[in-house]
Amino acid sequence: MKQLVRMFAVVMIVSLGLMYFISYLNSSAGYSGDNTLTIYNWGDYVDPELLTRFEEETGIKVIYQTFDSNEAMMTKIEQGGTTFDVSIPSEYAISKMKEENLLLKLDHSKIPNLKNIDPRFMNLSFDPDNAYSIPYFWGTVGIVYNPELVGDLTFASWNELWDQSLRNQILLLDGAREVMGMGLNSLGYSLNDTEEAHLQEAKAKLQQLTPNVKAIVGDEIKLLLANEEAAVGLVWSGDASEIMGENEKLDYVVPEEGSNLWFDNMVIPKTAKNIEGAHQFINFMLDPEVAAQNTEYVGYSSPNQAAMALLPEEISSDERFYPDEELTSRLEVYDNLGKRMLAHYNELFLEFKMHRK
Ligand code: SPD
Repeated sequence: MKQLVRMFAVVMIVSLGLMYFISYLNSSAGYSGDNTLTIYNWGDYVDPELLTRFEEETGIKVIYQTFDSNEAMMTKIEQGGTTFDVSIPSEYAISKMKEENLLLKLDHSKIPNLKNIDPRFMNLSFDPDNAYSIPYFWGTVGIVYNPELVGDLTFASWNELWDQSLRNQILLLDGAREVMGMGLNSLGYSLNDTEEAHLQEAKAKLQQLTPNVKAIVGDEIKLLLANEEAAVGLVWSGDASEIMGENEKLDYVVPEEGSNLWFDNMVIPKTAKNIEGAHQFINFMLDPEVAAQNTEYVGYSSPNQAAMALLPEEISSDERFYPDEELTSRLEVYDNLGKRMLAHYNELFLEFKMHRK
């Protein structure tokens, strides 16, 4: 019996010690138990040093989770049971989330750094007056390629991807709208086309691309292309800039038929528990120095004009990532096609993926 009491006492002492140690760790980092901020962002889409700086400056502990597509992010938020305070969807997803009443209205008086955003990126049709969303990064969809491995191809047209010389040489980013969009654009159709015959034509055309497709991948596309595991990739512009930073032989082009112009904005989902902290975080990310550091780290294009002024000229004047008016006029922003049509795009993309197996 004595032995049992002794064992019980030891267990109690060890548990109390552990509890004390954990609470010491928390308090030494300046956090109180519920002073946290849960951020739900794309993978590889923030400089982690900035999250630490935000924690140090505010005493708020950041809990960070990532997603790899708008569709995955929306499904998780729609399902509920999450406590995301800030997320960063793209424009058509923002429009859909607004429609589904999944976003909170922002208090602009708590975001004074909003003045740093270039007016070109404000008040866009998917969120008039930026009532629900604040610009974070923007970009295009295009082709990264290794000129040494593709002969005379320059990808002035999407159709060059179907060239027989590219067998097993193409990596595609894992995005339904991007891949379907590539099929639609190559046929001269809009990225927002909803005509069934056109969508089926695009899917059939994509299936013909199968022999050239080495893999459909997530963020690892950057490493694979930089390491020359494939000659060509369908990518977002910011990923292209990072890949080209790793391997200077590579180039990025937006084909002449046109492509996608997208905007990723910060929002506060209805699931938020720390609304004050969420505004603080959004404001922090809009600080010119913070936004410039983030832009250099992730490689995407910044909508923050005060940050742009701090960036090296080789970044701010690179027309591949800050396209001129002529190129911009050939780009199309994704519309919110509605729940059913978005689901149909996903289905067609999945069928294309299955066809490859
Ligand atoms: N690795 C970060 C990727 C973020 C890309 N967002 C682009 C969305 C385009 N609809």
